[in-house]
Amino acid sequence: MSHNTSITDFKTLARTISVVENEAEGFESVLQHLHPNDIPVVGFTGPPGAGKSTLLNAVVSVLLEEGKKIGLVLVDPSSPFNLGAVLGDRLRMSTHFNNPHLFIRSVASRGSLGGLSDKIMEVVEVMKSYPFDFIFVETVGVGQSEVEIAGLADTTVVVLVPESGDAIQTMKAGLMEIADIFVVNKADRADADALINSLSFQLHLNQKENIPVLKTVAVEGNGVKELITEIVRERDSEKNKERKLILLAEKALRIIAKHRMKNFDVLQLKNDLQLKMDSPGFNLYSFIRHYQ
Ligand SMILES: Nc1nc2c(ncn2[C@@H]2O[C@H](COP(=O)(O)OP(=O)(O)O)[C@@H](O)[C@H]2O)c(=O)[nH]1
Ligand SMILES: [Mg+2]
Repeated sequence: MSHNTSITDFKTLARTISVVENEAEGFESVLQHLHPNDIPVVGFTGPPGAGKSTLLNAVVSVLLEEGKKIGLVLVDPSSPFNLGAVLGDRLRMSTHFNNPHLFIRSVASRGSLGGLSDKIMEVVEVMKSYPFDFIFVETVGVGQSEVEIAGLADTTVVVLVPESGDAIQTMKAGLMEIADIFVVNKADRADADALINSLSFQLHLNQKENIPVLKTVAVEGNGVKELITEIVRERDSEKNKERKLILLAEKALRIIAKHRMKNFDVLQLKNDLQLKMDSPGFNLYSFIRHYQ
């Protein structure tokens, strides 16, 4: 790849992503010579079954009709138990397959250190080199991944459903901290308004009244236009501009940490520990000093 490459076709995009994903020969140079555009990255997170894929499908449909170019990253669960969910996603998204303005890519969710894969960050970075209007990332909402997606996306949409419990649980999961937009999906079901009221009250208590709480019925496309309006508003907001530096710093730290740990021998660490842990006066802080 030549210097400062802009990517202008999906074939090159797919190939470049593969090079980076597989850490093929020269991938670091590829990453260093990308020409990323300032494209809004919008994360959709929330519990499994909340309707993230259905909602994204509806959002993407509307945007494609408007002639927008859309990149979509589906974060695959590594666990084989969730394979069905991934196949389901592919089927739901298949309405748009072969649309020349839509590019879909799946990425494995777990990195070697257990966190949200660094690959996702790199894949998104490569995708920014194609002139998309929006890049959407759907993450499986389990454990830490919701919180981690906030470090990757400019805007985080948290999708909840009435049956997923009350707003208190949402607070416990840390979702209140990361949501830029709340969506209560499956509003065709009972208790949707109760959840909205409860969420609004929690936001009020946390002085976060400015975070919108939207109501959608993804399967019918209800509320989708309003959601897009909020996503666009968020993209153009001052808050978003201010957050750019913080996001970039976080990403830089992750990359630096990854580089520093690159040749770290975990097995050697364990062996050393095993030799020393039982000696009298063993002290972990003292022990790790020669690793620093
Ligand atoms: N009743 C109802 N069902 C929905 C709605 N949105 C999605 N679903 C259904 O909920 C299930 C899970 O949706 P999916 O989009 O796969 O959820 P995800 O795991 O969050 O991506 C599917 O069977 C959808 O058809 C909705 O607004 N109302
Ligand atoms: Mg899904």
